Amino acid sequence: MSTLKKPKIIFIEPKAPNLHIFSVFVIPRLGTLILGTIMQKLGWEVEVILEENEEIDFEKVNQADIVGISTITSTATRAFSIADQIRNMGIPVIMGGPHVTFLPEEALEHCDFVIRSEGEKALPIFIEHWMNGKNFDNVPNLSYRKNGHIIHNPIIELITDLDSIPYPDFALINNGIKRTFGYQIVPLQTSRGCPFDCEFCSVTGMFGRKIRYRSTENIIEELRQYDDKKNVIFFYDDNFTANRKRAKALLNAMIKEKFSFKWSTQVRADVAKDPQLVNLMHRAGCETVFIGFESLDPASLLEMKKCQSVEQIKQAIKAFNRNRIHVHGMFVFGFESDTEKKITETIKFVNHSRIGTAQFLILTPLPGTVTFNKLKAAGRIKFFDWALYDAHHAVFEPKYMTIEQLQRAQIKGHQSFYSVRQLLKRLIRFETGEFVIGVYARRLNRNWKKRNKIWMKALELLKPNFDFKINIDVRQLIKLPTQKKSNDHIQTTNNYRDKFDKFSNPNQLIKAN
Ligand code: B12
Ligand code: SF4
Repeated sequence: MSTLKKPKIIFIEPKAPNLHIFSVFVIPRLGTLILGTIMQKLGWEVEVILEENEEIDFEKVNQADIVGISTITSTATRAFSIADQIRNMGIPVIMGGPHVTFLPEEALEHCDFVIRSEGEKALPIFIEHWMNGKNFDNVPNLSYRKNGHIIHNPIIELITDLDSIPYPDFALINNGIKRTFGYQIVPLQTSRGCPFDCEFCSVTGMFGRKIRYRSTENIIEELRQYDDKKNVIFFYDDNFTANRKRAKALLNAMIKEKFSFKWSTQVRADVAKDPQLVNLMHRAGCETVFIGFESLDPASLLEMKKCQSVEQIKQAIKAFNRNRIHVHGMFVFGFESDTEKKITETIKFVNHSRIGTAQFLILTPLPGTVTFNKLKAAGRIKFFDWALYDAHHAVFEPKYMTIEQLQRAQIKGHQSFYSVRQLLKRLIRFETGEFVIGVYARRLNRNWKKRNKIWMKALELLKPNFDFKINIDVRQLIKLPTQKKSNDHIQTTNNYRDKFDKFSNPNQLIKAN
């Protein structure tokens, strides 16, 4: 590594493997940006490649001293292909994010290091050890190979002082964040963790059940950096109103600042218990809430440990409508008590409700969750290609349906909620925002079906108790620069290239064995 020029780290957030309900929102997760900002402050040259925004230029990547890849489960297959390519160029790769936190050994087949859990404390320590050729025994959260064995160093306590985390520098992404429906979205997280413990959710495994907050002052200071006329804020919290007192303090401070930001966030249905809070959200500029209603079947709500009643769902819809806050209702199909009949009733209810927009997705056994452990132990997970774990593909056998029936129920939900009839209803009510999103959603559904014809065919051919494994390979060919780079910190092998070549034929879509 040259001593004259700054060392360089490139972070990559790989793109989604397929179309998904939020495909139009090209926004980054905050991990690479926060870690990039920290590295910049430590004197490194940093770039963040949001692959959804720009193609990876491997010539450029070749100039990095180390590459950090961030992945969730659905992007893991692609992340591993990219990691293989980069390691083959002789550049060390470190991975992080929820997927590799729960399955670090799988990741170490493709990269050199994994940092599990939060990266803010661990990455700088790792970098210091790596630069100085020290051993990694004392690097927290690190998984790596030593003398042919995989070592998992202990995970240290989650960050308690969230104010100590620097504001993300969005200029690290080339061309910044793309505009969506004419708006420049700014992601901002005010808390981490969630006190609930829904069985299908990986948030608590990653960020803990003890919710941690940034101070109101620290959040307001960050908000002041943005332009409230041009930017809309997406609060990335999993449960923005988990602590009602602190939520009110923040909202009052936003009102006092006279910000005219429009913003959106995720809340739970139980927020409606506090009408004053909902009204305060409206007064502070809240435009849309994303609510995990999940199911209208009390048995399913109980089973998933959502701690939420159907009555609360109905109250929440009313309360937000009363305050002119758009509700995006998130529903999940595939719980143990779900039947085709129950799902049809749910779709009917949603169609007749005042939910502005909705998503009907499929229960997905994400590694690190109770759902994954239970379904895997029961041998009911039929597909292990992570690219299918985007909640749009049915990957396990439901109890009272076939996999195909579950998949078709999901498609039917979207088709019916975004039907021409429903769109006309929006037009008549002058709900233009909902109408525009509805038109987009219709087009997305059509395109999704076109892109997933082979998948649908495969499901159709499957008999209920099939016992063979199918691997749908969605990897795309990645251009490799010819130049190789040597790096004496790290050993690389060539067999990754061979592995990639084996998979890189885009025509080789389905392999059955
Ligand atoms: C904002 C958000 C979105 C946005 C933007 C998504 C994007 N660009 O991927 C939108 C709305 C578009 C979205 C869509 C989806 N999302 Co989303 N989303 C989130 C949310 C709420 C916040 C993400 C975030 O910024 N977190 C805060 C930052 C600080 O955390 P982080 O990025 O994970 O980074 C930390 C560590 O992971 C680690 N780290 C991360 N990367 C790296 C890299 C290196 C090198 C190192 C060392 C460390 C490291 O250090 C970081 C700092 O501590 C999370 C929930 C959550 N709390 O994280 C869900 C979450 C990431 N989403 C999830 C899912 C399932 C999806 C969808 C599949 C759902 C769907 N079908 O609609 C899609 C898929 C999108 C895609 N990329 O393919 C799941 C992923 C679970 C999993 N185990 O894989 C999460 C965790 C929610 C959940 N309930 O479980 N999502
Ligand atoms: S689904 Fe929502 S309420 Fe449940 S644990 Fe996850 S973040 Fe918390």
